[in-house]
Amino acid sequence: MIAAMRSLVGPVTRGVVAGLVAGLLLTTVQALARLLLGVAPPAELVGDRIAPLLTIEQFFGLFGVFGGYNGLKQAGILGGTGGQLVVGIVIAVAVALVARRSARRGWRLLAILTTLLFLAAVAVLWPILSTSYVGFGPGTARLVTIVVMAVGFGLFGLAVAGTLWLLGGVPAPGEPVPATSGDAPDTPAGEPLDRRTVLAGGVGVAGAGLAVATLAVGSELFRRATFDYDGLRVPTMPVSPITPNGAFYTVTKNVIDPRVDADNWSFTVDGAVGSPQTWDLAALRAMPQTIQETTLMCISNGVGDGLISNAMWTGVRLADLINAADPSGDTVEVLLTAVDGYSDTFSIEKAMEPTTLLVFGMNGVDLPQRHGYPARMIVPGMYGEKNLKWVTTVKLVTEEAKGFYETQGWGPNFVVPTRSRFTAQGSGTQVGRATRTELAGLAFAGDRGVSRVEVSVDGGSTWADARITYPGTQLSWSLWSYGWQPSTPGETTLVVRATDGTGALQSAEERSIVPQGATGYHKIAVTVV
Ligand SMILES: Nc1nc2c(c(=O)[nH]1)N[C@H]1C(S)=C(S)[C@@H](COP(=O)(O)O)O[C@H]1N2
Ligand SMILES: [Mo]
Repeated sequence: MIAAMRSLVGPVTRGVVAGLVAGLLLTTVQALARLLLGVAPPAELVGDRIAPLLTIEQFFGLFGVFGGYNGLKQAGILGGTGGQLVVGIVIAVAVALVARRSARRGWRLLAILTTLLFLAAVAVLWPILSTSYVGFGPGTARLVTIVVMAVGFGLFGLAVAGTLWLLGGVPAPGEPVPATSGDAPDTPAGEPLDRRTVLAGGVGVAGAGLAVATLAVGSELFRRATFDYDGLRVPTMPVSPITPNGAFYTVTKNVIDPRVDADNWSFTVDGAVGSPQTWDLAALRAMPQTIQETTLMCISNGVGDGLISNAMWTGVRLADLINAADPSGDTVEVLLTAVDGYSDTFSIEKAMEPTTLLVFGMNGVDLPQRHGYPARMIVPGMYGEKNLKWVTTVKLVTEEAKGFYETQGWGPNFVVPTRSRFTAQGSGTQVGRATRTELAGLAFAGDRGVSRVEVSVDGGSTWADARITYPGTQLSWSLWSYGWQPSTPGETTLVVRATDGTGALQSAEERSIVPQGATGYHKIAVTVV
């Protein structure tokens, strides 16, 4: 029993070392491919594969466990990479155990397991293999991803075999299996330099080198990650009518956002069309352009929160592109996809509205990378998530389809409800009794425009009109202010509400963010002293 266990120590140790070295090689190859070719490794893709399948409750539950979306993304990528190492080690140990009896059976097992791993990865990740963080079209992207996976897993298998062979314990073909233990035959005494020691040392150096390489490429990838800006909110002191690009709120599903090479990128309209069409960036820029002020707001923007910003967008009408492709009358929706594998849908009616744009300019300059370079959608009146960044394809579909977040259970209505908030004051503000305080804020009503803003300084019992200081457009926010000179000291609650361009008053119902975005009035508690 003890002898049997002891005989396992050799192969198990060798298996662990071989699995670690081969796993680090695989990780390095994957990290380099991510950095240089924009190919996401399975550890990253698997998150995108699972996220839409979760319910919103599970998704938010994970935020709670891992400290928000960024925490979840970090845990996902580290867990996936670590899990891959563990699987690699388990495979190498199994191979080492089998190989000590028969090298041929060991190598066969290795070949079978790595092939199965590769096939499983391709099968499970198939729907999102067309992801390309440098902006290849879907077909090219899928091919590149599969080739990189094949190379990675292939090198993994070779590295396991090579390391086990170098470490000994694998009988050469025809060589008798050692009788006493599964360990390598003892080195003949008196050999000047123990060959195995030298080779094992080489394996150690290679392993350490790979660990350093993994860390080096990994830290460059970490530097490029979205952790420090995903969830950025608009600065509200004071709100500028047009948000500067660097301050525009940012939301992304990605661990590392795409860096699209415009030469790889093109935009395609296909699906239920007579003749599918594709444009490159130059062809799009040559079309008649529209400049349009439009506010974006994330569905996760809570009452009084800052996931909202306003910009001037330059681009072309989506309707012009769809019309060029001879759309079928049976089309009910458009299904859009982006280079990062993100997708979303909206009705064909919305797609054909003259204000629905494919834009490449933001406040007079090219779209910044994090806001969708080279081109993104602007879909006025609908939540931010419909405004695909790094978009590549619009597919006309004749049956309802679902996008990334829609599959989780968000919606079904993605129309932005009327919202308003205070920006210059927050809860806990103290104001002087005899002085005039300028209350200020913003109001937004999707694509319906803001016609009126009212403020209550007594918790909602009475209302007075605020002054619109910046009207914006029908598609953008309005900014407002209200001069308040309180007379009675004590605590009071300030409330704001807006009316949209159709005359409909903002809903007071306190609806939660899930599943259709929050509603309700923004209230702040202030003390008059
Ligand atoms: N390709 C792609 N487009 C995307 C997303 C994404 O993760 N990938 N996030 C969406 C969400 S949820 C929002 S709110 C907006 C945010 O756009 P912004 O970062 O430019 O403000 O982009 C949308 N478009
Ligand atoms: Mo969003």
